[in-house]
Amino acid sequence: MTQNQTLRPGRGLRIAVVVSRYNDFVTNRLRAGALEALAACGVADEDVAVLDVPGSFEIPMAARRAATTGRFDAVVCLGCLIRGETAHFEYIASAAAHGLIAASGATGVPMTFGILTTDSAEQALARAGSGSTNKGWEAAEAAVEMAVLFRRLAGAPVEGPRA
Ligand code: DLZ
Repeated sequence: MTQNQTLRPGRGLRIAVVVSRYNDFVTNRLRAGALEALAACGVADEDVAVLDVPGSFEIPMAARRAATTGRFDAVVCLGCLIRGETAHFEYIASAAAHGLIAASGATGVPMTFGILTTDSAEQALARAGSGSTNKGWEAAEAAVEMAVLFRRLAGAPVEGPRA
């Protein structure tokens, strides 16, 4: 692997970022963290598509549709569920998690989980601060890592037993 691939592993990757508008005082920060992380990984701005959806329940639908276009190497999924303020917290959280793993399995496109499930707004904001502790950042980095892995497995020469 070249030094450039190590430092900028996202070069040439095309990434969709699906963001829920619900609790946008948190999800706007997750989106900012994710976009910062993608840039830091070397993903070009023009290779990133941000797709807004109403709430976390809709995230798997949009992620699956984005993946089936064949235009993306990975999908970063961002949302925020706050238990105290969400009547159907467990249902929505479960639908989002199960929906994403099913969509990723069906399409073969990695989808990462940046959907916060917290007890309070304070806890959510604490996970949406600046830098790499931001869960949007974390989900974006995971998406790049998975996309690189899937590309290697799809045909690029695989190095030794670690693959
Ligand atoms: C309806 C609802 C509620 C009560 N709470 C949240 C939440 O905390 N976080 C979130 O992302 N979405 C919430 N939603 C919206 C649902 O995800 C969904 O958008 C609507 O039920 C419409 O299908």
